[in-house]
Amino acid sequence: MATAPASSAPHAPLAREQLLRAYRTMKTIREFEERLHVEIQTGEIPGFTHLYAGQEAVAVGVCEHLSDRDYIVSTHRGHGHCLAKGCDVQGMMYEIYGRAAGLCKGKGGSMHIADVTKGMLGANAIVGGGPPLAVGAAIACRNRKDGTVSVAFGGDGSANQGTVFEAMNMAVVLKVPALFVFENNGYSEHTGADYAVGSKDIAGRARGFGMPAEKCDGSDFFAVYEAFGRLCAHARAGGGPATLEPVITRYYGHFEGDPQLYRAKDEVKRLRETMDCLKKFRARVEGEGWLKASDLDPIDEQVLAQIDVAVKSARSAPPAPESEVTTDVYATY
Ligand SMILES: Cc1ncc(C[n+]2csc(CCOP(=O)(O)OP(=O)(O)O)c2C)c(N)n1
Ligand SMILES: [Mg+2]
Repeated sequence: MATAPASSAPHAPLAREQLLRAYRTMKTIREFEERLHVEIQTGEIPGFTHLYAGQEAVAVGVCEHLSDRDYIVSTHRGHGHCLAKGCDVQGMMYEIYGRAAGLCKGKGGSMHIADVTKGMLGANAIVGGGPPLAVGAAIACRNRKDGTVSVAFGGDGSANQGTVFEAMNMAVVLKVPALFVFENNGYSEHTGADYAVGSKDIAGRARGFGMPAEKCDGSDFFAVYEAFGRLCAHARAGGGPATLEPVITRYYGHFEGDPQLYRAKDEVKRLRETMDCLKKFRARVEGEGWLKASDLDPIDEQVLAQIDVAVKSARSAPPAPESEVTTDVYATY
């Protein structure tokens, strides 16, 4: 058996193009959120905004396994899920600014972004509202017999909702390809998960429903990618639902404007230093010799420029017209 020369890097778990894409998407989510954090303070963005910064490796580690034909259902903290599933940066920015050119014609805003052409069935302001929708989509996947899957993103708080328990039980009973991703970022609004999750173990609780479940470090893209890969393969092969509990942190408050009095003074600073998914990704890919800094630095610049254009265009774009206030809102049968 031939042995590799000592200087050669071990095989990367993803192809070079995929590593570059994963980094670009995580970086896009981070800069999208960092810029919104600044722009929200101008008062130009209507409605409520919940930022996803810090959790990027979860959305991207999961969505790297999905195509446009697979479905996701998101939460109130949905920008990262949308971007990871392929929603257009400019279309999202228009939407968040309430502009007519937005992905939902400026009528949904930050918490109600959807793009069905990308399999992104919608963000959802109802905590625990996503899993029942995702199970419905999973029934369609199963009936089509085409190996597609449906993913419900949720938080540690959502994991305590009755709607979620019913959806998880139904997914097991009907053996549908539904994947539940509970991003345990330690808080539900201002309440700690260590207090509110009775069993302290969301993955363990999912196993109680009769499905495989894993817990992983949500700040490690590779840990999320590999764990979700195993669970997704199980669902695609007809094995039924599965659950992933990535343990992660959010960098900003529950919503923009949250004074975060429930967090220790240096908590976020410490977590930015020790749990940053972008830093961890760069350390791993550069350390293993899979990519070089010179591959990644230009991506940083391109992403910043793209976000800048998106914000400037959104600020000057026309709002959704009043004449259309009731169109696309009510279904007619
Ligand atoms: C049914 C319902 N109950 C309460 C709320 C108010 N609420 C909005 S977000 C949130 C916390 C959700 O926490 P978690 O699921 O952990 O998600 P995270 O905000 O941490 O991403 C709550 C209680 C709501 N929107 N819907
Ligand atoms: Mg939470």
